[in-house]
Amino acid sequence: MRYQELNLDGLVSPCHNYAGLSPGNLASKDHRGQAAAPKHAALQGLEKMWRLHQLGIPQAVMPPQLRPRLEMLRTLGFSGNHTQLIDTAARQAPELLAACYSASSMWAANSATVTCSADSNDHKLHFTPANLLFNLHRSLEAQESNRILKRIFGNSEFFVHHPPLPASIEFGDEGAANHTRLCADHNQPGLTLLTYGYQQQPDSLKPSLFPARHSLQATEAIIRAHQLGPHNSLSMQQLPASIDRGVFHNDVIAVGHRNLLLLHEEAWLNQAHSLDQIQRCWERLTPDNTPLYIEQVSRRDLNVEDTVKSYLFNSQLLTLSSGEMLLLAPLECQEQDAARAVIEKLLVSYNPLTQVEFMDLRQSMNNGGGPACLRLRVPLSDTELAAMHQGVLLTPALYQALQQWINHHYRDQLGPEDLRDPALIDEIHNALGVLEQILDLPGLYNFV
Ligand code: SUG
Repeated sequence: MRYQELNLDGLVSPCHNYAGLSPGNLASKDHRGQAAAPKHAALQGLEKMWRLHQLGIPQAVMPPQLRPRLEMLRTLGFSGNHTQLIDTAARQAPELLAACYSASSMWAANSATVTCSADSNDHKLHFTPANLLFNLHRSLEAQESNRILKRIFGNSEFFVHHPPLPASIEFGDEGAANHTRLCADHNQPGLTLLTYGYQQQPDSLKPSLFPARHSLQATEAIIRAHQLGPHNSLSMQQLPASIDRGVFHNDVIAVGHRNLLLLHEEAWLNQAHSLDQIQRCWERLTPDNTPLYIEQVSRRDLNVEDTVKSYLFNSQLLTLSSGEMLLLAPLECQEQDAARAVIEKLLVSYNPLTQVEFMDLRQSMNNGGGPACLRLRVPLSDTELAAMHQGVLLTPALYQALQQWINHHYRDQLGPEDLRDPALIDEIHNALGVLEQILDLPGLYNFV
């Protein structure tokens, strides 16, 4: 049975904006209140998807979630028609208006944790949508992610959809941003690495400045629900001091793909011990002696501050048809001397990485979302790929249709004041109504 890794990228929404909503995410704080460029942002994201398609890697589109979430404003006591709701919220609680208008579902890596059917005991592909409970604007995504993923992966013969974990501090879950699957190749069983930021118990180590968002208990629940076991899963804790310097998800400081794990030396607590465990699990899972390459970048070569600025570890590692690997890195890595030097060193080191390409994703990067944040990896057998909804798979025709759609429906600029404009609601509804047709997902949105 042949397996491939599908990249499912969040399509940037027409309401992409910079509201500074995520404490601990330095880019989000730094760009708060600036005008965003939704059209440019969506086209940048689409170009990345197109590049993967050109490289022969299966690529699909995750539709944006419906915003503004006006029901949230109603739940919080605001009332009236659309115009009155927006107007009162803008005057009395602009931060709530911004939260209900966030385009954050674009970062598909946070939409769910996915387990390959080659790894689960029941040989099914498992999805658990992340509850994202640490940020109000992101907590609005969980149920809708569940619904959208069920539409795309609807065939219950192959796909299992779990509900989000309980929205309680014990179970903070940020999805695949904290998940890495290592495997000899996609056809082989994999090792699941789940990273957490805190344990919900007294005396456990936590960052002191910024929130840790993902709990150990959430990783344990996912391991149970997805039918994994101690032989093919490990959990490790993020280094609290690195969270305090802006590493709000593990994918800001580590990335793994097939038999290459690339990470900073200050990614995890007791890192040497975790790497040792990974090596031992790897050897038991891959009896054919396929080597595991672990590239640990030292703070001397790249300190954590520059790691966060460059987003080097938020690059995508991709397997080319030759079997070699390509690093799809954000443009910021080309512009920063230390990150560029690290990449040059990696390319000549003994590992499967042989090429690099830089992508301009600055619109998303300004909110703390690099190449890897924008995609959810879904390892699929050929049968599973054929069983999923085909309308979201990127083809030249879909690429062109989406380009035209974005150019037609998106604004060039969106600043905080524009969220008060009731016309924006109709614009978004019109755009998403057309998108349902383009992606052949009728009735996807519940326009109210
Ligand atoms: O959760 N930013 C997102 C960025 C998510 C990045 N994803 C991964 N690392 N996988 C977050 O902090 C900012 C929104 C704003 O400030 O307007 C935001 O939600």
